[in-house]
Amino acid sequence: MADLSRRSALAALGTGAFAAPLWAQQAARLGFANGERPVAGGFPEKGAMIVQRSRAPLLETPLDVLGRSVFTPNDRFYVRWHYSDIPLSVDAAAFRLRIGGAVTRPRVLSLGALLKLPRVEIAAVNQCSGNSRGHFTPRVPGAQWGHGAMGNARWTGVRLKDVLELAGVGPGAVAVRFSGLDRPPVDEAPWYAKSLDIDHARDGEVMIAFAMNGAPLPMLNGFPIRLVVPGWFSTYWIKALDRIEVLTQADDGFWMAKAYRIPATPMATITPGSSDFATAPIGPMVPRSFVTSHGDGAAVAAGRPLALGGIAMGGTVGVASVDYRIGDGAWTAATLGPDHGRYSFRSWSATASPLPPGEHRVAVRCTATDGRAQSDAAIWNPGGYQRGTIETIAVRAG
Ligand SMILES: Nc1nc2c(c(=O)[nH]1)N[C@H]1C(S)=C(S)[C@@H](COP(=O)(O)O)O[C@H]1N2
Ligand SMILES: [Mo]
Repeated sequence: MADLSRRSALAALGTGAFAAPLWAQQAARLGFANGERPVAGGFPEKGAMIVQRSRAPLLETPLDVLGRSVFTPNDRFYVRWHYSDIPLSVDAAAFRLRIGGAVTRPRVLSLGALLKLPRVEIAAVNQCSGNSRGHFTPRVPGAQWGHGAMGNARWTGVRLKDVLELAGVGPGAVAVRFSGLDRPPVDEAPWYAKSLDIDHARDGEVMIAFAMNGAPLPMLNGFPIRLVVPGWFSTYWIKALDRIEVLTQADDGFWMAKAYRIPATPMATITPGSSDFATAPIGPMVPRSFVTSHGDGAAVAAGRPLALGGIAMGGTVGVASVDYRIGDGAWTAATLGPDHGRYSFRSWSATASPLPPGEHRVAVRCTATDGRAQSDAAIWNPGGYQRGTIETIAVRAG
């Protein structure tokens, strides 16, 4: 395993590294009104990214990168932090993970002690709750992400369950709260913290990862360790995790009780403008699929077979099938790529019949293994969360 101590070298970068990225080398069209964003390098351990904001960094992965491999390269993996006071260097030797609250043996673990636990590896999509928010109509406030606030990696780490067992979960435990090394800008602001129900925390799949795609986590993706909650939106995937607290009451903190809540309706959708609706914390992801072989508005050759390809995910249960449709034509099955497990992206490919000259819509639909399929029905909620509508792009045959 690669050297976990090398991140302390990033100390030399200081905050200036985020203040002055190489702006506007290029612009990315995100397929919605005002959807132009600069593509820039200059962020530590990152290649060219779509820059939504530089402090705290909000960096989006270009869709063609997501299409090149079902595993998103670490240096192109999207980045999202809430507060600008984020860890820029971590001394791996001095780092400690604290496990407290309703436990019988509170623990302060070094990375060395943590890594003595049995290792697990899982392929899982990390997707922001607000991924694709820029496509919401009518528009909603928040980062105007295209579809690139997601990525897929092989995560290596230890089971959260094993770590909780070291500390001994006390009687009456109902939830487990997680927080990291980043800090709010002022004391009154709520520390970024998220919780899982105790049973979920102990399901044996939720893990504390120290590597992604076989390398240490990039600093911006949570070095030295982060929570990985397979199948769930990444608001729960706490980065630079240094504090675990077992709770005997539901977490009533800001980030659970007020933020990241969705309408408690099927598909988390309500009529735009309505305000009187029950909400629930966002949780598991839903099936999604994308064309990555062509950008929206791409020119293609008329009268020739059209090679299409992309990626799909099945929420918590894996992809059963992917279909595509040209214009109002019939849904046609695509060919699926290798299965890397139910939480991973799955690639798909298809050869569509020759198109007549003109503009055509290409739609793609994922059906998960539990039969749940994407639909054309619009999804809207004020947070711009959990988009799962069938996505389409235009191609121009000429
Ligand atoms: N410590 C910490 N962890 C965090 C966050 C944060 O602000 N602080 N943001 C969460 C949210 S909302 C997202 S979308 C993911 C983004 O993970 P990534 O930056 O590795 O892609 O981190 C999650 N974990
Ligand atoms: Mo997020």
